[in-house]
Amino acid sequence: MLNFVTTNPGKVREATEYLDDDVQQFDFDYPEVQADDLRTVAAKGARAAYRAADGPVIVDDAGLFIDAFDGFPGPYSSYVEDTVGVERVWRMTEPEDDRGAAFKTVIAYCDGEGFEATPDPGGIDREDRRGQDLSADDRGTATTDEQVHDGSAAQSSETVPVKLFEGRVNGEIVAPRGEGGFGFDPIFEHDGTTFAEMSTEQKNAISHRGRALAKFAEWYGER
Ligand code: ITT
Repeated sequence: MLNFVTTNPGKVREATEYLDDDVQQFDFDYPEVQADDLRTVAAKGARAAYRAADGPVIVDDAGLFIDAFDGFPGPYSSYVEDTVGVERVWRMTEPEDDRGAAFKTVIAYCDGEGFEATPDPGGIDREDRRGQDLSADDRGTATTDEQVHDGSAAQSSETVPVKLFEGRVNGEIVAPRGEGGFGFDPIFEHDGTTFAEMSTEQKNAISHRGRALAKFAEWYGER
C-alpha cells in the first residue's frame, strides 16, 4: 500500500482517481524546509516521511504562482492561505494587473530503494515546460538532496533516492466562484471555469496534480 503523506484530504481525493485503492492517506506533517523550489521541499519531505511511514510514500508539494506577484505565494501557498486567506489574495490584485497564474506540483516518491535514473520516465511534457526554468535533468529522475539543488540526476549511495514527477497548469486569477475543490481553487480560472466549479474528474483532467499523478501512476504501475 502506498502512503500519500499529507494533511490535506483534498489531495488524496484527487490521487485515488489515478491510484485506485492502492493509496491511503498518511496524515503526517513532515517538516517542510523553507525553500523557493517545490522540488527541494518535496524531496526532503519524502525522505523524512519514508522514515516515519516505514514503507513507500509519496509527498506532493504544490503552490499557486501569481505572475503579478512574481510567483508569490508559490511554495508559501499553504501559509498564505492560512494567514491572508484566498479571498484577500484575490483582492490584493489590482484591476490593471496581469491576471496570469499557474498551479504547479511536484510529487516525490521514496521507498528506500534505488531507481535507475532513466532519461524521462515521469518527465514533464511540452506544455508543462512553457515558462518553466527546469533543466532537462530535472525530469522524472532519481535525486538526492544535493542533486535537487544542482539539478543533476545520478544516484548517490549516501542518501535515499527520491523520484520526482512534475505538473503545471496555467490560468487566471479571478473573483472567487464555486464550492468544490480546496485551497485557491475558487480564484483560479482555466478556460472560463474556476477549479472550484469543476468536479474532481474535470479538475484532474487538466490540473497540475492530475498531470503529475498521471506520470507517476504510469511509472509506478510498471514498477
Ligand atoms: P500537506 O503539506 O500536508 O500535503 P498542504 O495543503 O499544506 O498539505 P502544500 O504544502 O503542498 O499542501 O501547500 C499547497 C498549498 O497550495 C495548499 O494549501 C493550497 O493553498 C495551494 N494549492 C495547492 N494545490 C492546490 C490545488 O489543486 N487547488 C487549490 N489550491 C492548491
